[in-house]
Amino acid sequence: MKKSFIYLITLALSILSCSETPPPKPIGPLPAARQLAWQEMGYYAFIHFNMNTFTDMEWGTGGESPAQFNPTELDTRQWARVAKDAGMKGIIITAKHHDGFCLWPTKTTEHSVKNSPWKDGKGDLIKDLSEACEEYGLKFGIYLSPWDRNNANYGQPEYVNIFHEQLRELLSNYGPIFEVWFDGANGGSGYYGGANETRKIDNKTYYEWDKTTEIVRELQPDAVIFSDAGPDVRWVGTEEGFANETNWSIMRRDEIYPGWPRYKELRSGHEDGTHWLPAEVNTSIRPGWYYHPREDHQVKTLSRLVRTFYESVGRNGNFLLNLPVDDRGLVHENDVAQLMALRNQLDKDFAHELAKNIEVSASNTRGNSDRFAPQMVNDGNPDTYWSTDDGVVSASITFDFDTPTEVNRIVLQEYIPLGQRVKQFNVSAEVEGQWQKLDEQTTIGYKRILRFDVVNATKIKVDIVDAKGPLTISNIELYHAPKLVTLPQISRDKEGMVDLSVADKSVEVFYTVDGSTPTPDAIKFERPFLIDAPTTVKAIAFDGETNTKSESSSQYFDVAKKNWKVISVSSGNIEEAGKLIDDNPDTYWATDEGVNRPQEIVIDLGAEYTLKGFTYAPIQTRYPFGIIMDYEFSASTNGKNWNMVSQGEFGNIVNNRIGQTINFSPVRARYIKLKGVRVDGEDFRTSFGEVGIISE
Ligand code: FUL
Repeated sequence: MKKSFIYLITLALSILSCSETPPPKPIGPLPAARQLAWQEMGYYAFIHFNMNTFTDMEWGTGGESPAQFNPTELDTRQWARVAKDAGMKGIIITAKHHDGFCLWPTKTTEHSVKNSPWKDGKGDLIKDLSEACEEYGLKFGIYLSPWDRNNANYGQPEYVNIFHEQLRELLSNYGPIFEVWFDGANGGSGYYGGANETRKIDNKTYYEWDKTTEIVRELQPDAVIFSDAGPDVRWVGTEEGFANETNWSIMRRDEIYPGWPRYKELRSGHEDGTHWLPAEVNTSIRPGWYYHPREDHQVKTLSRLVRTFYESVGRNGNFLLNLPVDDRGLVHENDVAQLMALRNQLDKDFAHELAKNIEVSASNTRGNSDRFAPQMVNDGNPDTYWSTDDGVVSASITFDFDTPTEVNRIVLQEYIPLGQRVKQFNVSAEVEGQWQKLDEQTTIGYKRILRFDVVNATKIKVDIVDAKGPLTISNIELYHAPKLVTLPQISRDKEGMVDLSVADKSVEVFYTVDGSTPTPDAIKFERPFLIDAPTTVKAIAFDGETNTKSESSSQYFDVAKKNWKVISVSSGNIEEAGKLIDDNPDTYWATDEGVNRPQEIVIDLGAEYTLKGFTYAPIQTRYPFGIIMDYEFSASTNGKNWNMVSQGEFGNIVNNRIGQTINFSPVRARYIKLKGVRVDGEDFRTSFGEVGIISE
């Protein structure tokens, strides 16, 4: 009796479900479970910390001594705390970089922490960090460089066994690993156990990628494998920090290999891809991947970081932001400040979700079924989705506000377990009864975020224009992000015209020229203005809507340089020397290479002034050279009789490349001469970012 009852119920249920509208057929290729889990990571940290941190290099040669690895305040819990506070979901650490030094006491080589002074050789940084990540609820990932410039066997089959064994150690002893990161870089030259030579390998075959993948699958089946070519996650084809607007999570994977020359295609994926291979956007918070004190003032600005977030996570990628942990063994305070500024801004941008549970309708609903209704996009459930009938690849979905609502962000997500589909879509707003198009775009994928100017909308509509099959949209969110209020940048051109700029053009800027701190009652910046005499310009950015103001930025300017001319140089191309007096510290000029005596330049100021000092801004390029460390500064009224008015040292200028100001007792001068008595580098080649005066 009981049995037949159960049978009847089962029969009834199966009849019911048959009459239900079936979900759309998947459109391959599809993500694996590990790729779906990875996609939800969104934003996480890369940490470059290893031998290079102590040798001030980006690519160590492999000939370093383990004794050089000696952090004094190493605290992996600080790293984890910072990452957590920043809103990141995990950390990937450079367990071994190209120089071959291992941060764990591996059995495979002596070139590791076990022969370093750190913790008397008893330390295991991978263990410490994996535990810190666990404590802070972060996932943990491993970067292991295939290229090894230390290993004597590099280039031989023996090394590949060592590489695989290192991978086994890392994947066996440190708990769950969410991502294994293989770098495609391979420069050839190296120490290689003392051979000091160039060794070439075939990147496609040498590392036995199939076997490498098997090891990862065997020991950490849930981990994704990253490389230029995946197999699970792809490089985005640039280290600048963006994916292209069109970004398919699929690629013709078999065409790609580490070092692939068509790497620019990685920025967009392939619409006709054969494998699921989503993009990870990796970039550093500073110019370098490793810590260099000379980059302490070059931590990326808030506006740059915000842009990178929107151009990675907002373009169907994950965002892997590198933190170059410093030689104390800590995330530097300047980097911490910017990470928190980004967190704070993103929290504000996505504070109030405006589309949640509001009225939503669609031009087509699959089988008119509740299960695929438009309401599935704003029910807060990522596992439900709005879908259209088979054959319907263009349809619209409309959100209806009760009252006009200010909107400037939209988040869109496809239900990717059934494949990435959308090829083209538009977003429009109804404002005072009129429809206006806000944006026209191509792909969506796992997540797409669009930013547009604020509209006071009664309705927001998404028109999907073309897709690979019936639509599967799992989520749409709307926001009104506040304006981005960043510190104004103050600059001046050679003519003396001062410009004040901020990231968000709709934010107001107020300034003073009398040294006082500006308030929103100060002069409002409308257009560039002339400063041709000693003046300190101070400026703030201000958003009246939210009553938010930035800190005040400040810049000293002296006489305009329009009549200045570099009239003699001890070597180098004088035609180009205008770059050192163009009021742009980002351009530079340098004397010739290979010179064996101190180099100097002479500037004609175009008129006589009373000088009280001079300024020297060092070169700002990523790989600086020729920075003056000890100087001589001379002045002259006629360009013939010189008076050396100041000589001395620019303290710590190589490590901290900020502008230098030197004061001296007033002298009259029309001509000035700056000599690099001691410069950073092998010879006397001398570089100049900008030279200026302090006049009375
Ligand atoms: C590159 C490497 O050569 C850099 O040193 C850094 O590790 C970066 C993440 O990848 O290819």
